[in-house]
Amino acid sequence: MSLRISESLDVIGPYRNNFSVGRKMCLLAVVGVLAVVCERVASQRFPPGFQFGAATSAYQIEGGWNVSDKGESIWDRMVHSRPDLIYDHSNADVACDSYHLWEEDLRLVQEMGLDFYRFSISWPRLLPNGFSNKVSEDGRRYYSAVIDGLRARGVAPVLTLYHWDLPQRLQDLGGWTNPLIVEWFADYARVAFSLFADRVHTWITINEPGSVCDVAYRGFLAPGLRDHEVGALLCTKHVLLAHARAYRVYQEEFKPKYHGEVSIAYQECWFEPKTDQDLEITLLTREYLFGRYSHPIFSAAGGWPPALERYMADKSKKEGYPRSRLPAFTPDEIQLLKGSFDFYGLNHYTSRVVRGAAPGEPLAFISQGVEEVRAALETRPRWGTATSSWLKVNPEGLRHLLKLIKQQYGDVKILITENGYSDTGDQLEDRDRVNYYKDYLEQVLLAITEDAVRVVGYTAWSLLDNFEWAAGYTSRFGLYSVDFSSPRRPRAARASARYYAGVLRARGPHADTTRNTTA
Ligand code: PNW
Repeated sequence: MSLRISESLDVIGPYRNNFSVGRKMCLLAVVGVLAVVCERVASQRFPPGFQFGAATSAYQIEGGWNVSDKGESIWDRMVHSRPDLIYDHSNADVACDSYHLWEEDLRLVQEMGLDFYRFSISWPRLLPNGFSNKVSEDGRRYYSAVIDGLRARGVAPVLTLYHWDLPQRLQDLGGWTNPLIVEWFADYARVAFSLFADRVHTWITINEPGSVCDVAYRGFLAPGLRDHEVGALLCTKHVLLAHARAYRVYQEEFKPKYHGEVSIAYQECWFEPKTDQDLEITLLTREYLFGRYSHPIFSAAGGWPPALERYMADKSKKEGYPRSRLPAFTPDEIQLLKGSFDFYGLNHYTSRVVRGAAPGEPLAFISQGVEEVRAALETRPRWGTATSSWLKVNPEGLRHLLKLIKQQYGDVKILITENGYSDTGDQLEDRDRVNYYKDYLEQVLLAITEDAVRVVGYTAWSLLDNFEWAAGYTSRFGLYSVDFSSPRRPRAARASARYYAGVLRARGPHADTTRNTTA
């Protein structure tokens, strides 16, 4: 065996005779290590059954904001009345024009060979006045065509019910702060399930409840209101209950027939303490931003995270409120919420270092910290950067977070529902995005193989460049670029689209680049 290896060292040719025994041994070791490394790379495959997809959302890609009988959403209202809240004063009236060009999108999905495509229904496109008494025929036909088109191409649809475009009519009635929205959402979910559950087997009720309540009620997303003290916390309770009611509607009325799965998708960063003294504040910050949404659904005990519940009760009392600003659940509500999941949906992009804030230190939400718990958020200089100022690149953070979810909630199935990288979009050779995907995918694989975390799938955000909310079109996340200056909105594959197509063939982060695709 060793002889054969040393014979293969003949490639060193003329230098051969100058090698001492020690040097030969050394080379043998190097070759051995190389062989092991090669074998490891080759064995870096995701387990059989692991699913790869890409995602978009209705408001960000569809356009057609007022075609046919579509109702106005809170995003339509905000971009038209307050363009100053959008960095480049743009809007998504047309966006990628996917309302008309959806077959183009399906061509890209097929070109990359995706296992699934995650997209969302616009609530006011399907139910123009927000309520379930009137279903738009054009809305129904549009989503039905996309679903059928995906299935005809062998791609599974993963459907999100709410990706931030609330009917304005419901906002005028209080939106997510009105407890009645829990039933309005359940009614909407029932309509969507009745129309599409025969062909859609994976559902996400709410995309990022934390963005819907915390970010939106600090004015950074529609409806652009500012009331994080009370509004955001009322929103939290009702968004969670709305999810749970929709989950139960599916379980009781549709699951026996279609056997699909329903869950919620969280936006979670990896948070680590700056020093040992910052451990407690890190735990509280995690509970405030993330546990507030996951504990009621995924923990064995149910209800709010206990430490956060105590903290909010004490703080509210000191502030002179007659009861906690974090609204209580009834015992029935705790039961309704507990276990209302079939998997853990995780959107993950970035990491932060947490420390206790100094007295009087300003804490602008997310960029500097979290005022409610007096936590300052920092990043490490070695972490990479992206066009989105909040997005710092720390691939290991994803593995830590996956381990933490398992530690908190046991051996739950995790579907990574978003992960991605933003640049200015100027280049089709987007090497930084390719590296981001490769490095993050490697960490997902390590979490599966080394830490036995049950990750069942991975979703790249996004299939194509789109309207990036308050950043408008200044931050691009697409595997495919979109030329927004052309009325035809032409799409073009970036290097990352070719890389991801290779990942799908190789079933691992070391993409199979041996074959050229049209992608
Ligand atoms: C997600 N963070 O939001 C949304 O689901 C997408 O619609 C959006 O386009 C995408 O990420 C990129 O921004 C996020 O603070 C909100 O880390 C907040 C964070 C990350 C993603």
